[in-house]
Amino acid sequence: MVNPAWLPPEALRHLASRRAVVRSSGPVAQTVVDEITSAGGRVVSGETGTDPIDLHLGSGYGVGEQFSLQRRDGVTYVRAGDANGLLYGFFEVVRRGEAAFGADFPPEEHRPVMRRRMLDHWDNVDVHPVMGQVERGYSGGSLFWDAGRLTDDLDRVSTYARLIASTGINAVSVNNVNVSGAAFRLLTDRLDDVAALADRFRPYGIRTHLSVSFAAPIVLGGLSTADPLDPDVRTWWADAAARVYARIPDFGGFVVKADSEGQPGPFRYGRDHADGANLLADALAPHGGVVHWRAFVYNHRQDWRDRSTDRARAAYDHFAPLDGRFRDNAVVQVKYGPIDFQTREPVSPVILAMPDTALAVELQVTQEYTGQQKHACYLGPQWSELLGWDRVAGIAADGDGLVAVSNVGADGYWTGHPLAQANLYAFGRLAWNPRLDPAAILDEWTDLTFGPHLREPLHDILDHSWRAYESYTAPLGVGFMVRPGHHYGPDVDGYEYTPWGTYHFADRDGVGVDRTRATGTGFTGQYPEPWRDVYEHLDTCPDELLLFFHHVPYDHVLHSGRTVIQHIYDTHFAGAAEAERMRARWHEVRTVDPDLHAKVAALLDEQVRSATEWRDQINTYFFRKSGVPDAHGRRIH
Ligand code: BDP
Repeated sequence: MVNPAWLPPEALRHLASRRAVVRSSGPVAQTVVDEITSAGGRVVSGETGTDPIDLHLGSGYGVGEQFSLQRRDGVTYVRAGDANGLLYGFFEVVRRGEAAFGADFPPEEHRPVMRRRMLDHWDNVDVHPVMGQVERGYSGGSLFWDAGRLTDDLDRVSTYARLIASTGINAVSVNNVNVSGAAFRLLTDRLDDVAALADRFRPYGIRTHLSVSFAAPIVLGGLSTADPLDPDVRTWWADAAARVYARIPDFGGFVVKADSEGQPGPFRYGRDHADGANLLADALAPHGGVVHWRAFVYNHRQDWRDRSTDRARAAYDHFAPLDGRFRDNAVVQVKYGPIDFQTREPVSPVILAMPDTALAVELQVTQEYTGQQKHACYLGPQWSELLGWDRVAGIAADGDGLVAVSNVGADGYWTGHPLAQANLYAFGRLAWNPRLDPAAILDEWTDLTFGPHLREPLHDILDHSWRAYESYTAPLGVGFMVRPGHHYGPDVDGYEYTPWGTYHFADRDGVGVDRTRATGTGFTGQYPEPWRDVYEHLDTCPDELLLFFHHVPYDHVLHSGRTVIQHIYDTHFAGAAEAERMRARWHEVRTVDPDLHAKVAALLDEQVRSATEWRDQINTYFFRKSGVPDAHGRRIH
């Protein structure tokens, strides 16, 4: 049988014939009751004293989404703060399997590290002429929107809500940050559509958010300006927010991309991003909402010859000086790296520069730059490495939390590549607890999806897949050697002489971007100590980020002892070979549904083809530029 996602009925079979008491009420508690009964369990009142009970779940023990789990005298207890905690405790019982009902164990405390654990959908309401139904979507159409209309399949939205709630997600934004066409009107006369989605998310403890356009007062309200300090504009937004809350009382808030890649914003009126964010924060504040204001602000019409406009600098230059000026409910949402979701980037210095602002850190679960759900690329290790910086995890935890662009669509396996589900699962779990081991998370996902018999092969295929991807694509943190526009496959110079600000500066002598204070763009100066010096100097800059920070000759010797050019050759041969090994390993797997096996096998064929293409183009390019042959005599054209 096909297991299209985690939590098929078999994953809950240990609940069959269990007798449970649920002491909590409301829609989320009802979800728990329904889960137990549909798994074949019985929800009993527990009051007669005659019936033995296996599971006792209750809320109101403390505050918030935390829960404790204990087994005592043959009864498993979940004692949660609120109803969300009850649901998360229930799913923890599901993850435990039979062990949840085995030997007694003392109370364990579980609480989310991040208060908001959010997925942003870049789903368009209309089909966008270039981006399609889902911008950077690799999983078919949208879960929510179908060629301008709300989907007919709201039950699938409920199933999605169930899947992500089981990982701890508690917020979803339902439309693209690039607001176009009918999406503008979700805020006004299409509000019923948003309410219909919110109705599906609510029973799973998930609040619904909406991406809005800064120009909405002009486009929807007929005003002549969107100036954030204009009284009519302020009134317009306050009224718009009030209407949303009248219809959806638990609405989460707005997400805004402003002054970025063509989106309107406060710069047009000579205002800054604190003025812009505070306008929306003030409109939302009376209702308890938040605005997620993205820090992804840069000039995408740069002159590639002018290195002082370094795109890596842009977010910090715009936002760091505004620290302390944002309202409490204005969250600055920062991409994890200074450029744009590349396979390898340093931590964005903005995250370290705004102690008096509530920040959210943004990741990309949709694999725009990591194989587009054609390549198996498990991103748990990447995120875990990032969040392993205690300061980064701490800043997100003290601020708003963790946000990611979702990778889900109308595809039968939800995520295009069936194994890309592991990324969706891992994001939620790491937002709950950034210290979880990505390999252990993979075990959880495997157990809940296929059963433990697939643990070993999936570790063999996925554990090193992010590093394999890094090996056969752009080297040493230089980024962006992808085909312009769709961003799939290699094109070394595709963006090199464009206005997009994503350059590698390879020439016959060397490669890399000089971002030092001494001779380059000065970007290293945006980091606090010790990082400003660590990245500034060749002897301390980590190899994997060398070309992000430095322009070096091809014979520069890395800490690994290899030259840059030899590293490029070696990693590209090794990465492509690893893709072949992953494919061979999958062919040894016999115990999955044949359709699923064939689907993954076909995708791994494409991964091998693409990795080989990457290897050959990158190696050939650098061989021709540098003229340095491979030390091992391998064939490079
Ligand atoms: C880039 C994507 C683009 C998004 C943008 C964003 O290529 O489609 O609109 O990020 O985050 O990576 O707004």
